[in-house]
Amino acid sequence: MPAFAEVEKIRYEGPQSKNPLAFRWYNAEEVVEGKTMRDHLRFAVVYWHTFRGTGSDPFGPGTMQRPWDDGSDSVENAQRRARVAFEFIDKLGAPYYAFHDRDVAPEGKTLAESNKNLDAVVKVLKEEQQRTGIKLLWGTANMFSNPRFMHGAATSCNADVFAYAAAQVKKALEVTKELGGENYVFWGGREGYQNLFNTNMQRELDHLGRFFHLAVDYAQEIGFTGTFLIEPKPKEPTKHQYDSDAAACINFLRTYELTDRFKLNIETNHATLAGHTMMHELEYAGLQNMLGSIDANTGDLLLGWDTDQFPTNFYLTTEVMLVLLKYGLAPGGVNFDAKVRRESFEPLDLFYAHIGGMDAFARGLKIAAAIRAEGELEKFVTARYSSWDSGIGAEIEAGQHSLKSLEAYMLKQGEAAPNQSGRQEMLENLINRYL
Ligand code: XUL
Ligand code: CO
Repeated sequence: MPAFAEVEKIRYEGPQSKNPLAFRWYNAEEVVEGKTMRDHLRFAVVYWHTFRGTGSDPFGPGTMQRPWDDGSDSVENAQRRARVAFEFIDKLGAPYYAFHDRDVAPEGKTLAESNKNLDAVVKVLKEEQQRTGIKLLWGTANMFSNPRFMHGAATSCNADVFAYAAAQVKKALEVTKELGGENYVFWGGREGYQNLFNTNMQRELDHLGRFFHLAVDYAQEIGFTGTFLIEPKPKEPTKHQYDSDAAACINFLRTYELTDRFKLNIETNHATLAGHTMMHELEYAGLQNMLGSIDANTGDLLLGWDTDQFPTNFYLTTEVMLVLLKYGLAPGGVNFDAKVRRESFEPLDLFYAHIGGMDAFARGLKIAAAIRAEGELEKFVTARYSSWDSGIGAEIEAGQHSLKSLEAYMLKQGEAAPNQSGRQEMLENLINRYL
């Protein structure tokens, strides 16, 4: 008996459709800038929120109705849940999914037992991938929920915990490879600190660098060629996470000589917690060839924590797609690291949430492509920097000047050439023309 018997495969019906179980913008086969929407967006459903999220919060227990789940920690329940997950993703029409090791299979009493449980569920995941054609965007290891990781995993003060985490990543890499995963993600989890009085930051950062090198070496050994991704986040659960934003991550990767194997997985709500826009984080990573993938969601600026809501705002998705079209996304994807609200407790809400997110990104893609096709924005920016295209600007860029020669130039000129308006409001109006 299917879990979502009342839902048919979600179809594209166009912007006029009032059917809440249809796409109004996401038309997988539609070609934009020479590529199908499916290939541009590479949507992924996350296992942790969508199939393990209970709706609990610090004030009360879970609310979600998940009739296929018997609430037990058994392998059988995990296997049944895996089949339901694929029924859902298949009906939705998302080409990818992503998981943590501990989302898909129960943790056992020992590492060996956990590995065995994982193998039993991975067998089902593999069957379901083959049955449906759904692929794994990335795998990762949960190294933050179990109390052993209270001080962190790779950055723990306890060397045994580092070793445990290493063993867990070894297995997660094997499983990701087995399932054809195209990337492997490290989100910092508890890699950070609550108080510097008890923290040796130098040792913790060195350990983290070593940990990533161990992962790179093992990937090489087993022939896993997917991209490694670090996911920046500034706070939560620790006060300060070492991977706090794109700039901090890139600096870390350069310091520990990991940039050839790693890129970044940028998440909207993490960007806003860091005091940046998503567009800023994407642009900063992209210009350094470090943009790997995105975790698509949104926060609530009235709430100061990581609310992981589904993105529905066309303005946001337009900004994101302008950057993604500029730098490209594959082998990354648009991964919905988002959860339905606690009050949206019915299974059907999972469909509405994902349909809304996919439509918002499809609409953002079309708007961004239209803006790029008309080229006005680009023309404006090119013109804005034209003083660098010839004369003194071109000479400075070519490295032909010193402070002395620039002083001589300016003594002769007497004053800098007049500035031009930044036209911010005009450009904001221009964007609104497309929305
Ligand atoms: C936590 C978060 C994680 C990562 C995967 O804020 O975003 O779910 O995406 O570990
Ligand atoms: Co995330």
